[in-house]
Amino acid sequence: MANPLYDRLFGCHAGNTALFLHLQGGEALSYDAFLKLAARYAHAFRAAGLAPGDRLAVQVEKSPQALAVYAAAVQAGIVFLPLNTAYTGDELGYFVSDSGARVLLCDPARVGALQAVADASGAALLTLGPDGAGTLADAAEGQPETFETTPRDEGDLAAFLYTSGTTGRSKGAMLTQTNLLSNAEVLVDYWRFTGDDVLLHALPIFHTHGLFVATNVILLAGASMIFLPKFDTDAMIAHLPRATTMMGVPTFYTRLLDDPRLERALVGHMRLFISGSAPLLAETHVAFEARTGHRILERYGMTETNMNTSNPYEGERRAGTVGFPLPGVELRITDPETGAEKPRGEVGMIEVRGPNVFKGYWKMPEKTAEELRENGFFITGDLGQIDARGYVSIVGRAKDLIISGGYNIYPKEIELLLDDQPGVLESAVVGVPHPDFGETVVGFIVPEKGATPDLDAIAEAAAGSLARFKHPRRLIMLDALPRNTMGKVQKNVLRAEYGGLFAAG
Ligand code: MLC
Ligand code: AMP
Repeated sequence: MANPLYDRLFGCHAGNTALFLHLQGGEALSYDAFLKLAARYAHAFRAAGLAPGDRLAVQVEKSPQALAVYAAAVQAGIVFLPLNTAYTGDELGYFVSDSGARVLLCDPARVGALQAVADASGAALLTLGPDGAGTLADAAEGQPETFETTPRDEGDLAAFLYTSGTTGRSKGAMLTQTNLLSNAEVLVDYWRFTGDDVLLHALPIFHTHGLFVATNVILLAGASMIFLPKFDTDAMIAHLPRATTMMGVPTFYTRLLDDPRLERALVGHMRLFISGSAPLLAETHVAFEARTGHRILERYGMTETNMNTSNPYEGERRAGTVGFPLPGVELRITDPETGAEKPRGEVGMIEVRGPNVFKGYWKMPEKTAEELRENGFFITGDLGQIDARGYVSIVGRAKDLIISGGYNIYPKEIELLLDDQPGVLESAVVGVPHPDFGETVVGFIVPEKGATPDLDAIAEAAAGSLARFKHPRRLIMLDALPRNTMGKVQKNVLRAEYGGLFAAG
């Protein structure tokens, strides 16, 4: 095939007038109309100088047009690089320059802040607003509604997704056509998606979950989505009766459970609820079943690997586990020190291998070599075990990572910023339990001798350079950080002592 990812996800729907996207206001978009829009964008991107293999950095609000940008990139062989809308100009500057993106597509409202970012990297700036207006629409105006699909091999890059690192520097995970396509194929089958499905889609489309899991599965199945701009409980309640499936992070489920309107009759049309990106508490699983009669299907994935494991569609969906390795995915538990495989039942590092596993980190061969073994196993940084029946559970993380509402936050990035503030000697950032976000960020600061750092000024500095979801929700001054005999900061001590800061009730 000329361009396997495009052909299987998009091209096969050419001329299909069936509905693809149902929008909040009641309008809808057919597959055919969507593909015509994407083709016009593909022409506009070529005219803007994007050649096959070039990176297109995109920070725009979720909309049908934003999704058409993804389709256009795949059709034109451009590497799609979606970015969280919460990222600040500072954060974006790094992604654009590191990726060497030739074009940055942003919201018209952010041109003031991002023109300098684009200029600094020699990238062209295009705009796309939530309503579809902007310089991209201007450039696409009058372009043909078909575009000759650029040939691509299965091993060619389709997307870059940046994931933060334990050193504080984000890494561009390079995903190939095969990585994305193989996973979507497995998931459609495993979760029994058909053209009749209607997915309630409230996730952002700049991460694996909302883009490569939810959207690719729907495209491959020829199904449709109720495409909401973001999670909003009222909108979810309003649309659930028309949907057959939903994918969400655990916060979606706890927020729905907090609403008395969630009851059996509301979800009578649903066949499947899926959760992932962060641990779903067993109590949420139990409460959801008691209220709705549905057992949430929990699965486990990562930016670098797409989906690795899933609870079964027909067998028992076990609360507190992430199910079995997906077909084609090998999963083993190893000793974190030696890399030797551990016997079943023991806790160790989760490693995965399969067509879903990424190609490596962009321009970081050493980082790639540290995490991706020569034999193809990727060292996930998650600690887990496999029980006698083969169910995988995640029991902890070897990586210093906080997951807040499904967004990953690497403490190191925040610590580097805190350490730089006037009067700060050192800092430690940990995640503590939070009733809405699962975990949230708390920063501990040790002042320099005789200094009294200004916590408000520090919070302001964080606001200026870090995305809102990374901001410490609490800054606490300590005389010293707890350390073990080796001098290593004991974050577990801080977590234990301050774990109740945001306790519910
Ligand atoms: C928003 N805020 C967050 C936040 N999301 N803070 C911490 N963590 C988050 N996840 C901020 C807002 O800016 C706001 O700031 C305040 O918190 C409250 O906002 P809100 O209106 O309550 O939040 P909301 O916009 O409703 O967003 C919450 C959310 C959203 C959970 C719905 O974060 C979300 O959609 N998360 C999904 C993330 C996701 O898709 N992850 C998949 C990654 S892929 P202020 O200024 O008002 O206080 C992956 C692989 C895999 O991990 O396995 O899937
Ligand atoms: P990301 O780097 O954003 O792709 O996040 C991937 C990480 O999210 C994984 O390494 C896990 O730590 C975590 N994760 C994803 N799904 C689950 C899950 N179902 N349960 C627990 N953690 C999960």
